[in-house]
Amino acid sequence: MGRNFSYPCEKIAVLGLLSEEVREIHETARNLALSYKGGGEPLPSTEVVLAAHGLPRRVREFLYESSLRDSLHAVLVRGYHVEQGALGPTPEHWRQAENPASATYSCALLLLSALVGEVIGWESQQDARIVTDVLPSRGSEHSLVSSSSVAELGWHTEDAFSQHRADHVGLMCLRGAEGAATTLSSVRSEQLSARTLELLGRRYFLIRPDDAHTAEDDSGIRPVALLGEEAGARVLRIDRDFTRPLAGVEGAAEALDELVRALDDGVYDLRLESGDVCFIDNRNAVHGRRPFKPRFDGSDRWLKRVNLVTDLRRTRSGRSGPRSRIIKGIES
Ligand SMILES: O=C(O)CCC(=O)C(=O)O
Ligand SMILES: [Fe+2]
Repeated sequence: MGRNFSYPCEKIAVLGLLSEEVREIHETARNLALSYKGGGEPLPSTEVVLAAHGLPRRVREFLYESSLRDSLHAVLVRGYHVEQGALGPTPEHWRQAENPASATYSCALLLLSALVGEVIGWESQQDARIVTDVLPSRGSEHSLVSSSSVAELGWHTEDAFSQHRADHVGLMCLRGAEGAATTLSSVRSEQLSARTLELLGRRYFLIRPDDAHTAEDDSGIRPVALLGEEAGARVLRIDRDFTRPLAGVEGAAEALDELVRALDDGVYDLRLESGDVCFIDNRNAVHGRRPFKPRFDGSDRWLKRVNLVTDLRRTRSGRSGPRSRIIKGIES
């Protein structure tokens, strides 16, 4: 599988790991994996943070500096070594995916993530696990969630419906698949008309949780703005398949259409390969995935995923309540 460099280089910062850096990270991850429990508290977060302080300086410097650059869509660390034989077959369902063979990689992802932000989980998603799994599942081929395959996973802000959504989404590719590129897109204000920008900045839109969340009903969903400012930073918040305009607001449907068209036009591919770790900026960019053919023979694509917020220590202005590690309930 060839490298795909079709993405705009100025939007993705890339670091290629040196072999001794891989060895050091892997050694640290293996040590952490000895006490890895999985679930909502996989490891004491202090242990992970302290271990991350000991990672190779070049890696720490790269992740720290690039996660501060808010013009980026993503940062990418390439070249981690995934031992395919030891990993064993790709499970068919996320329930079987938190297995001992993959725990070292979960720990490697947690380590690198600690240099970008703080992990959070969702009570309503994959049993509130902190490290979740992205793999194709039988019966979900055409669904609108990450276990899909044959159908394109439409671009989205991760957990766009929620004010508690992640600032970065971390993806570690254990196994890639032909065709299954991750898609990215973003939009600049200059691409949109003044009227559209004004409407998108108002709470004229409803975003429903996607089916990855086990929501009982949509009663907590309040209207939100899709493009605007939050705590001084520009925010983009939309899910192609789950966003609709409020009924009766003149121009809201057209404004949403214009934004969707601009994001459709801007889509590009980032093909993750085994050993790639990518942190998508969930405030600047939307992401999704191209369709691919699942095999269900143990050789399928498999990613480990985390949601990260930049800070759990304080409440951001514009967001209510203290931030917590496990987000409970569905509310916008
Ligand atoms: O499979 C991918 O590349 C992306 C899936 C996705 O959107 C996610 O896991 O949040
Ligand atoms: Fe996603």
